[in-house]
Amino acid sequence: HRIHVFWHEGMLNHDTGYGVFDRGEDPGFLDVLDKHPENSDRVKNMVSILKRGPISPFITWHSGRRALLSELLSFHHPDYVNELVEADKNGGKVMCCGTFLNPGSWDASLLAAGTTLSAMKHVLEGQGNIAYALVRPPGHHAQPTRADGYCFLNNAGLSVQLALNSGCEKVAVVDIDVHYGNGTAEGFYTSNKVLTISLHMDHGSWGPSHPQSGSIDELGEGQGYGYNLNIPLPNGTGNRGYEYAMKTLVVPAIQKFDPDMIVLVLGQDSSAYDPNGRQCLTMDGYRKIGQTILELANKYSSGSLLIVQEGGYHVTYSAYCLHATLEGILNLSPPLIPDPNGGYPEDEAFSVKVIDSIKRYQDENVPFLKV
Ligand code: 6DK
Ligand code: ZN
Repeated sequence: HRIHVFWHEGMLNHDTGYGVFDRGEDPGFLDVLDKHPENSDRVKNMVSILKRGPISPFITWHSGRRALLSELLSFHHPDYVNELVEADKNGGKVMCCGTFLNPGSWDASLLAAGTTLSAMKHVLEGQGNIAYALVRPPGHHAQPTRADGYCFLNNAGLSVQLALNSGCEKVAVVDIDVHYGNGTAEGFYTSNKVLTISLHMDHGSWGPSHPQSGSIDELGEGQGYGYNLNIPLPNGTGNRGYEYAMKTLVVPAIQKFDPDMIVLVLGQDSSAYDPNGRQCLTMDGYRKIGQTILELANKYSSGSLLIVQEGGYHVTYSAYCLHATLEGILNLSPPLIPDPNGGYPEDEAFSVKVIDSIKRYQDENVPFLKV
């Protein structure tokens, strides 16, 4: 197996600036500010670890491209696309919480969307089974009509639409970014052709976390009822908790849905060291998730898998977790890079209880899981 990585360095030109965390402003108390968490350094390291790390022999590089405005309309409303074009012409705009469209941002957004579409096309045309869109700005909060949470265009959602328009009948999306993939969920909320599954931190235990939605009872609407599965996990869930959630909730749902394409929406902000999350995965946990996703792709989607990059803000550890995930997806063992931080303390007893109760809730309320 190989992984086809799609990338374009123009995406580095989205400059999110400095502040305290993601606030983008200087209250004047400090001499040294943070780079906005969604900065180009994180992605530079992802590129370099795939080029120079031990996984490099298994990777084929492809150049990304800009999306056409017409391609955006499969997911986004034309008024919203116009709003972005106008904002760019006017020199930029604060679109949402921590979401800054600056000079260069719109071009990078078009590159992220087009690069993801190219990666999906590669898989759809059978030129490769597994493609990874290494993109920024991220996309999974971007809704049909608005920007949200560092996202302008929903890269994964656009690629799902391309798959549907190219003859796929059922697409499954598994989102392991630490935040709820609310934009993708909204785009397919009334569809039974797209199963959206999101594992994210339960903001019940962390008020300001983003977005303030993603609970288990948001199951979809109309024909899409039951085809949006939310898995809010307690802070500190860790490797064994995520493994249990995959085994108990994700694997059976994919088995019942039987998709012909799987999209892994990948964020390394579920790691133990991320400034924006507290879920405590380490490289071992990401490696295991990668293995499980590979098994699912091999069993149900004849090996077809698109991976789309989302968050992940620890500038070095995110790259290591990416490497570990792709090692899992390539089924390489033993681990090629040791975890620079060793292990992390785990106690999955509470998250296992939560996951069991989500399982009971879904089995009771989701028709397609009963069949
Ligand atoms: N900040 C993501 O990792 C993005 O899911 C996470 C976005 C978190 C936003 C947190 C937030 C504010 C609030 C108010 C004012 C300024 C900033 F999309 C991904 F990148 F993947 O609400
Ligand atoms: Zn995130």
